[in-house]
Amino acid sequence: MANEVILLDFWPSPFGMRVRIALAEKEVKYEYKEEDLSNKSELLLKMNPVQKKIPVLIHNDNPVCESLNIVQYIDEVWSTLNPLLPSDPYQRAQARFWADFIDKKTFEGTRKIWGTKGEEQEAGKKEFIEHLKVLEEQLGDKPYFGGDTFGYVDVALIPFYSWFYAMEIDGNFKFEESNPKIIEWAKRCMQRESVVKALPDEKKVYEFVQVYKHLRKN
Ligand code: GS8
Repeated sequence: MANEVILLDFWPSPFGMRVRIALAEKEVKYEYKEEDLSNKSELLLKMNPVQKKIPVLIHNDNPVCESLNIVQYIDEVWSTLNPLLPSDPYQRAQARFWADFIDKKTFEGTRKIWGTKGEEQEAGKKEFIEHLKVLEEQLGDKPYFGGDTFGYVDVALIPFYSWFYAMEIDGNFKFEESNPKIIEWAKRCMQRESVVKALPDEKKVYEFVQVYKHLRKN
């Protein structure tokens, strides 16, 4: 069967980055389509009529939505190269738990830092740093969350690293000081071609955040 793969995405999206990383890990060729989220394409509305959000993976005309769901789908379809989820059911359940933790805590956390000011921002910063500390504990002395190889939980978290610089500038702090272990892990992940190619330049993300904040105010 022919494998036609299309990704509907938006460059600063950490959710889109997850899918880009997974596709690169599996060496899948695909067509990348950038969406203008203020003027969504017919294709996006047709392929994700429920949420109307990116990322959407279209595999032989079949849409798959929700980034973590897409990463799992990719891992199952292209199962031979670089497995992302562990094969052991218990380890798989653990990996899903941590990816879910990241999903529920991390993105909201980023907003509470770059989208706020004063006391609210201080509280957001504290909370985000605490969540990263929980993740640092989970990482322990392992090179990656799943152990010796780069896997599902790493894919779920690493995209947010490209937003750290914007958060640091806006929140006037340094992750290197609050969460040195996460930074060490992130630098390790950045040595992978799949990751370094999927993540945008942190300064570009910072500029995007400034424009986005301005738009939200008006
Ligand atoms: C989140 C996708 C999302 O928020 C996932 O795929 O993991 N839980 C989903 N996509 C945003 C862009 S990134 O912030 C989006 O498409 N927003 C458009 C909109 O809300 O209209």
